[in-house]
Amino acid sequence: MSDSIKGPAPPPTKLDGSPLRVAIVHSRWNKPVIDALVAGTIAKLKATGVKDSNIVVQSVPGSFELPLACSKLISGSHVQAGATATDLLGGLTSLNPNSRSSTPAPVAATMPHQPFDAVIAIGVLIKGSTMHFEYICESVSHALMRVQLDTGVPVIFGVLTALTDDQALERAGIGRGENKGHNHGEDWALAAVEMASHSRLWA
Ligand code: DLZ
Repeated sequence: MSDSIKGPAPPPTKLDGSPLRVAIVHSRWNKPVIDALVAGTIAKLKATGVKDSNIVVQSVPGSFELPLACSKLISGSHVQAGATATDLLGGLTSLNPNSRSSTPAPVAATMPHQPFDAVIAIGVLIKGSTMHFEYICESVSHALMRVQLDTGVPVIFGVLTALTDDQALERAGIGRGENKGHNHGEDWALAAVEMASHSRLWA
């Protein structure tokens, strides 16, 4: 057993995700790690009661694109009755966790979508030999914070900023060594449900 004190304590009350609608926006860089993180996030969202049909998964090219996508999803979800996430982002690939199809779902003209209660931004940045990593880490973290403060919708920071491939793999629970690590997507799902529930109470 590890004697580390790191990691989140459990929430003070039982989480109930059943009334919530959550968007996951993920980048496609470093895909094996992204896939594990997205799967861990979805599994934990469902474990708290979030319904399949209330989880929208959207991909963008890289982490730098995450803040704009989160912002568009949040603002679009309020005003575009019946639009799918794909429509809101102008045709980027949308993945429903059930179908995993790249074909946009039909637009339901009479059924307005609920707004998103939380958005989880997932990216994996791995340091290279230039300053690129530092610039993207800094700008993306600031921009995601800005989106949540500007919109009032919780934006969960699911961006790994790893110095090595192994650090990234271990934080997705797929480490190459004996210790597989821990899938941080699970923590991000819990943070999303907790913050979304708080936000409903605070509204
Ligand atoms: C260009 C780039 C590089 C070098 N590394 C990563 C990375 O490790 N993780 C990531 O999510 N994205 C990376 N990108 C892509 C940028 O985030 C962005 O998509 C492009 O610069 C286009 O704006």
